[in-house]
Amino acid sequence: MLRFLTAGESHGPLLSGILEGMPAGLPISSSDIDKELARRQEGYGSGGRMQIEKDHGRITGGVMNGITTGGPIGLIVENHDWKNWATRDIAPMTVPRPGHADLAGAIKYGYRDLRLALERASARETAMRVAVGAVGKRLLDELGITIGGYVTEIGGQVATFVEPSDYPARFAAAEASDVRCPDPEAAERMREVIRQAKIDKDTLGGVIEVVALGLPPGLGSHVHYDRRLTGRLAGAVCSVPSIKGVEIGPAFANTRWPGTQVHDPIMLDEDGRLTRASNRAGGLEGGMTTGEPLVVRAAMKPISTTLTPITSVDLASGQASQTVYERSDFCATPRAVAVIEAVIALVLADEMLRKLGGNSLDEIRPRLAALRQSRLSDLPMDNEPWQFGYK
Ligand code: EPS
Repeated sequence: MLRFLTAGESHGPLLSGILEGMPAGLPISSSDIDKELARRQEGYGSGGRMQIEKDHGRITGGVMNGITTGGPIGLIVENHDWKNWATRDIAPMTVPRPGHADLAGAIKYGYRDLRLALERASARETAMRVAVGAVGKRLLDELGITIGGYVTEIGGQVATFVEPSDYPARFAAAEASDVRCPDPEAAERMREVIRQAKIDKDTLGGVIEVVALGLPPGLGSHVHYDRRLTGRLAGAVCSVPSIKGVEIGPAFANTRWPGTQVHDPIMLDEDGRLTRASNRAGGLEGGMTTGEPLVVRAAMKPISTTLTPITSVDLASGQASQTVYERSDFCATPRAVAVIEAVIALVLADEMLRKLGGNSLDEIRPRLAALRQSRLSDLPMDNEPWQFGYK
């Protein structure tokens, strides 16, 4: 239902995006987009580029007088750094950085200078994904769904959380932290290891947890592989530069326990609602939402542009060489929280539209109210023997 494209280079004039498939009647303004763009720019451990940029999302189509028309939504984010590149003679780049797209990109596209790979592979592109994702978030917000995220780990420093989880409190605490970590004691340790990485001329990665609250049960589907929400979410999260791993709930920890201790017991409360004693499934069963909080975790590798050179080969001379440093982030994990939220918001907004259909919010709202929920009364059972009936 929802499709989007992005275009633009890291140091070119601007990033552009088109989001197609949003229903009519959704209020949206540049300030909704700028709020998310600012979250992507803030974070302890970011490099010099973020001092240059002040990202602003300009809406160029599909929104008239602050309301979506149902047409494709056009977006632009300018690169302020462009003024430093527009007329500059650019030094050749012939030493590929291990971990970046430089070498594989040049092999694939036959580039005669590695910068062509760098420009499009750069995580600058995620500014546009956050802008597009802000529109997706706006729709979800209108449908009663909240998405928030936080850092759980940086450079081996792990946050601890009290259970049962108070997610809104965690989101709020993360917003107040420059490493986006709700645990103040762990946040201080994270700051310390980032400070040390700067001294050591190195970089650090981490783990991000994003949670969606208020989702109805039954988004996604078990009936076909490409409709399983688990796969759609994993694909979206791993499409973000530097993200090399994803898990739904405590998926890796679940592998260490027997099934009886992993699966979330189903209970019926006094109001006739089917509830869960725990949420180790992370809100997904059979590729569908259960109605419990959706918990997605992303593993982010350390940024591959390091101040300390890494061994490589100069492709122009064929000689062994060391990587050349221009500028980068020391730790981009706090900033990446907004990016992971954005890509998840776009998948979930798409799933909501698949579930509800409708070309305008006026059509969608009553359909939302009529959705089947996890109540016993929503699930009448025949409770009789039956046959497959194939001939
Ligand atoms: C990036 C390198 C840095 C980052 C950039 C991603 O940019 P520059 O080379 O201009 O210093 O700051 O991220 C952004 C520009 C951004 O907006 O997030 C890279 O090589 O991937």
